[in-house]
Amino acid sequence: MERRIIVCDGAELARLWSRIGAGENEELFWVPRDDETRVRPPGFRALPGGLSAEGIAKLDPREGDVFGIVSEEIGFVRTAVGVIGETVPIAPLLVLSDKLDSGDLPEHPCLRLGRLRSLIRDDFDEEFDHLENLHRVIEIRELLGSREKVGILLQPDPDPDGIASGIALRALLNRKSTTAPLISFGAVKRPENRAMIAALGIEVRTVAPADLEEFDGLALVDVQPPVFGESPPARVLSVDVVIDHHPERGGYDTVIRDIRTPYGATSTILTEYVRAAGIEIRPRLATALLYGIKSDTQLLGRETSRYDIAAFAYLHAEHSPALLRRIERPALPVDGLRALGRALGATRVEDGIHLLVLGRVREDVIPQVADLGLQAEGAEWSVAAGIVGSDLVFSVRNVGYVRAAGEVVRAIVEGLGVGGGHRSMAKGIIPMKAFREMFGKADRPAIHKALHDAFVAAIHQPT
Ligand SMILES: [Mn+2]
Repeated sequence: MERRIIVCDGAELARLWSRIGAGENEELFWVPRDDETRVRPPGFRALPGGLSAEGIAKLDPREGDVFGIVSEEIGFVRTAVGVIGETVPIAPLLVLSDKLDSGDLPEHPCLRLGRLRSLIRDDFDEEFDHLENLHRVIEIRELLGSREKVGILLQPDPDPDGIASGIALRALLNRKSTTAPLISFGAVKRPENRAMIAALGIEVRTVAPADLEEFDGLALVDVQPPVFGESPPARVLSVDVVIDHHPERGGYDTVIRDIRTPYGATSTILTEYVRAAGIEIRPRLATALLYGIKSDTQLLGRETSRYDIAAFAYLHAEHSPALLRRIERPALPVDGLRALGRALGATRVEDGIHLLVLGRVREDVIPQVADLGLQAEGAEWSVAAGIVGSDLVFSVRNVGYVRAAGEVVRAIVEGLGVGGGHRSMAKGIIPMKAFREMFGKADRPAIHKALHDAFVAAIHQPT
């Protein structure tokens, strides 16, 4: 069994070590200093023969043993490294010191410098962060605990971050959808977000401003009142709680305001609340919050803070991979698969573009086909297009090191329809009427040619 042999310089550091508690297989030695009492720190033995090669040899060091040297004095560390090296030449050494710099340390093939106090300090800081989050949770509970009905208001067309934050707040308030419904002035529209609420069994109620009268408590998550238009309904200008990560906006009153702009997602704030409050985090809630962070930060890529990464790691251990898969890869309808089969039958990659025209399909098929299309050999761009209602809808993916997908789509739909997106994902909508006026025919070959030509032009257009 591998041993850790700890050698502390003096009683003060040894007492600190025994206060923290010895780890498994740790053997603790101290070298008393001339200027201090010789009272033995608990758990420690004096290094036999002092800090010397003979003393180390008496410990009978074996292959696999590692050493910790705890000191603030460069002389002590040099001697310790030297005498240990005489006995076991490449024994792994951890020097724990707050004052010494790595440049002061002697040459050694297997040595690391750790900061003893800052290691403990970081844990303290984290504890105080948890404490602040717990305090915030208690404030929110005190404020809303006695209310009959609390509305949890999300942005219009709520996104996964808002939806997940909403259900986390409801869990923290220990309420059900009857006394704390998720509400929004606009329905959940995007097919991938509809897939999320379906998979998680969440209801988001669409309300009119007048409906807010039924709530005697109002909490806004992932949104601030100015988002509701130039003159928002009076009821949302004086609310109870606002929790958000978007840039801080003024012009409204709230009792509790928790706005953390460095955060990549509001779900991260709520994850910290849940963690600090010590409530059990069920797989469904962990999955929702994980997906909220993932989609707002584009998998920890864009505008991600260390807080998002810490929350993501915490949630990852608790989430349900099967449920996450169902959200991210919702079931494809059979006629959608047939349309994909037809499109794949004649597929080709030209000018780095893999374009699949599906005909009339359910909207959520289109982004999934765009994801798939990017796997084609030679494809830098994947475009999946389909007819949904009276619109031509297309989803775009790219490999990330080419022109931003959002810009390309905006250039293509200009004057024809709407569209936009991010660096590597985008979506465009062109009414079929506008398409026909521009290109004449709108059968599959015509759509293929028009989109292909538009992409070639837009990708190479100077920015
Ligand atoms: Mn958000």
